[in-house]
Amino acid sequence: MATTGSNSALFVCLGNICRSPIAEAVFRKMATDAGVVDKWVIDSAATSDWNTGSSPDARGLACLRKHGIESSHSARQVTKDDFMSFDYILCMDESNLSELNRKAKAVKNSSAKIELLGSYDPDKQLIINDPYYGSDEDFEKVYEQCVRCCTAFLKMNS
Ligand code: WE7
Repeated sequence: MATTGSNSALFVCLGNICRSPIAEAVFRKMATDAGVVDKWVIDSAATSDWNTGSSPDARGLACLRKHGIESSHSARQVTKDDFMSFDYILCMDESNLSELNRKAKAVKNSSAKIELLGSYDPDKQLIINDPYYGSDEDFEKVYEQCVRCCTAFLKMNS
């Protein structure tokens, strides 16, 4: 819901250790700086259960720290409840999107809007690529995409 009550966003990628913890931390920092963080429920999760309990990737944490942002997230898999309780489930690539839509079909009262986070990018970079086998520059690119998309997404919801 825009402007009143509570808003909620769940950021999702494959393992919840690279991209979605960055998106979550960036969005929380923006909402905090904008003075609206109390109006939001913000979290991140994985389509896979592979990394459950893991800390974010060290390269992602270093990238965030470089930009003055911390994360103490612990990886978790998306649950059926998430599809009923979150307004938005924002994911990174087409594989995440098809997996989430497949999971949503198994939930009776799925009401979340499932979208690509990149659909909010003013620079029109629709896909936020997996940096797992990439370099520090790839993590930096993910960060910049998250900044652009989260700025636009927050603006749209305020
Ligand atoms: C990733 C990953 C990422 C790839 N985070 N993993 Cl070894 C594996 C197998 C199933 C699920 C997960 Cl999560 C993982 C570990 C964690 N960002 N990206 N794997 C990946 C990238 C390109 C081609 C194949 C894989 C598995």
